Amino acid sequence: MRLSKYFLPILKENPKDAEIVSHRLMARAGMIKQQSAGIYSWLPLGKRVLDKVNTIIREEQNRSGAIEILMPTIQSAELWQESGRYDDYGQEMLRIEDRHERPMLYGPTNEEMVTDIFRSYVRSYKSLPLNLYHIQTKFRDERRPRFGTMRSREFLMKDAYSFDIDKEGAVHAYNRMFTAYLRTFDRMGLKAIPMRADTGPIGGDLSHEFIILADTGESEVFCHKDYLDFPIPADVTDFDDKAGLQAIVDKWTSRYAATSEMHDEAAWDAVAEGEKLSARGIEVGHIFYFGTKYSEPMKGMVMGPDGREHPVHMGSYGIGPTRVVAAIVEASHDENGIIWPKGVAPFDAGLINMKPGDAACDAACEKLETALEAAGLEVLYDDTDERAGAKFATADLIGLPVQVIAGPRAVAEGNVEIKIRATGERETLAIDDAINRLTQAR
Ligand code: P5A
Repeated sequence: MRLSKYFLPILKENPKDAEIVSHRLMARAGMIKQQSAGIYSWLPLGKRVLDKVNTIIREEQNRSGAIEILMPTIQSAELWQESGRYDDYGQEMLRIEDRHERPMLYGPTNEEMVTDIFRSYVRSYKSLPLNLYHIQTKFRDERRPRFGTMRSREFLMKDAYSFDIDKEGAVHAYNRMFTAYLRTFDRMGLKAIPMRADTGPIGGDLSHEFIILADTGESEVFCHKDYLDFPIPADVTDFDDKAGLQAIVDKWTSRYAATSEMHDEAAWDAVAEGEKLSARGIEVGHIFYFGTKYSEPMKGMVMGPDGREHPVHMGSYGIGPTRVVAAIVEASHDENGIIWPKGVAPFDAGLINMKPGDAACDAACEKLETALEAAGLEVLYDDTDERAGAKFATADLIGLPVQVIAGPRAVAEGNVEIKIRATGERETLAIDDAINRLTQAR
């Protein structure tokens, strides 16, 4: 992609209302634009990151056995009256009336709707287990939307819903998602720690929040230091192996970890002083087991092996991709801008032509662009005639993992410079060596 033909509206100034670094950097790097309080457009650079995040989420949901669907954003109030949550949900729910004066709402979550899908088709325990997920926009009329896409009113959620004949099956479904979440956040370059959590309006008694440690996090969290080094389940993990998954979950819940709502002072006191991590955190995922809370009132029944009808046991599992992008920036930046982890970077490399119009620089850049793209790398080629300082500042701000810098002096000797964004390390290499280095590092 040529920068001269791209849409990358870089801002020189921080937006006035941007209180935290991720909001400032995402706005300045031309990733998002606020449209009204807590409602954002995703501009091309941001959209690329969001798509990468969604791809990782999809791959790991599919690996764990979940199946993708797409439910609508607008729901009928009737479903929520059936479950009893229509009145409970309060002012966070955006309520709408259609032209026939029927009460509708913009979905803040989909437990009711997915239970309706389930009860329309599934009759027997033989069709279980089942886990359906979608990635869809949600709306919650938060009292205080703030921090950019971290706490917005309109946001994207991946929400999965599991159905099992009994509690034992449902706990396995919970463990599948627990394990999938460990892999998902790790692939995004995040250290997410599962912590015992409150269930709020979703309900149930088994719940974990996946928390990224960050000074600007909204929740206060308490956990054992060991979690920072626990191993992430491998890609060959067998998601049908009940005992194997239980062992992973047991390990990842073997030390103290709780959000402030679930904090237990006595248990915390038992953790040795040097092993305590009391910090602030960002909730990037939240999983719940709530048994028959929805299936009972909504008649989500299945025939069991005993020949009798049973309400299905359910869980729900959320990740907020639009929040995750902000959390990655919170966790990975320096004073010059964003530092994208490899798995979610909007482009793999930035190519900077220091003297567009100079025949040798142009030829070197075109050779690099063609070779890198042919090897499957996504390259953002800065072919604009901005001055050098501005080009470097933009490259650091948007945080692509590697920059390839082609200046007239180096190019005259057949060389370019490579800069690793995370470490600032620079190295001069022959053009062909630079191509080899970058294509092999993939
Ligand atoms: C689980 C899936 C639920 O809604 N129902 C379906 C359950 N859980 S949750 O914890 O309320 O939300 C799941 C994840 O969505 C993200 N999220 C948000 N992101 C941005 N702005 C918001 N206002 C917001 N609210 C929730 C979080 O990542 C959360 O973990």
